[in-house]
Amino acid sequence: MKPKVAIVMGSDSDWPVMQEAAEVLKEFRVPFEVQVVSAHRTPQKMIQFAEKTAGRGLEVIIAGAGGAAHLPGMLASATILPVIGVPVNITPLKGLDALLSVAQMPKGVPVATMAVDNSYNGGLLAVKILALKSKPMQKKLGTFMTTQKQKVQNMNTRLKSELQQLLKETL
Ligand code: RP5
Repeated sequence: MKPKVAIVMGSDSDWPVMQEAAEVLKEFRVPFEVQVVSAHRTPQKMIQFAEKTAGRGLEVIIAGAGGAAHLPGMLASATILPVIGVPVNITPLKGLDALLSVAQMPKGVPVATMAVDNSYNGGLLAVKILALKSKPMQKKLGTFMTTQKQKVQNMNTRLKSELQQLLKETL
């Protein structure tokens, strides 16, 4: 199947973080591709890649980078597709540098910025965008959200019983 989402990153050192986006896409059966495209080391390749994305049938780009993380923003400047940026924690600044680089885009060039290292949410946001025109994906997302709700209910059931136990012991 033709990929609908491209996961790109500035270096293969970003892959351990970006892998979670791939896992979400796999879970939702979204065809995707993965590659290293560096804004600083391969700028021409980056622009060529961005310019061809829509024509190749891709619908969303998830881009991860660390440090002076220009990749998501530069891709967004050269494609009509939505770009989801994942700041990667790879320097002594703990990802704050990347977070600001990805988030602080000028007017007219939006990047949907995720939390530092949270490529899981990047994958999930891509799924939500694609689900706008896919009923089966909407159904799967509904199931995912019900599971999340159930997890919180379970937490409260457990907490309630632990609290009851604690109060019993103190009395
Ligand atoms: C960024 O520089 C990459 O996205 C990566 O997070 C960081 C370090 O890259 P390597 O030196 O590990 O290749 O462009």
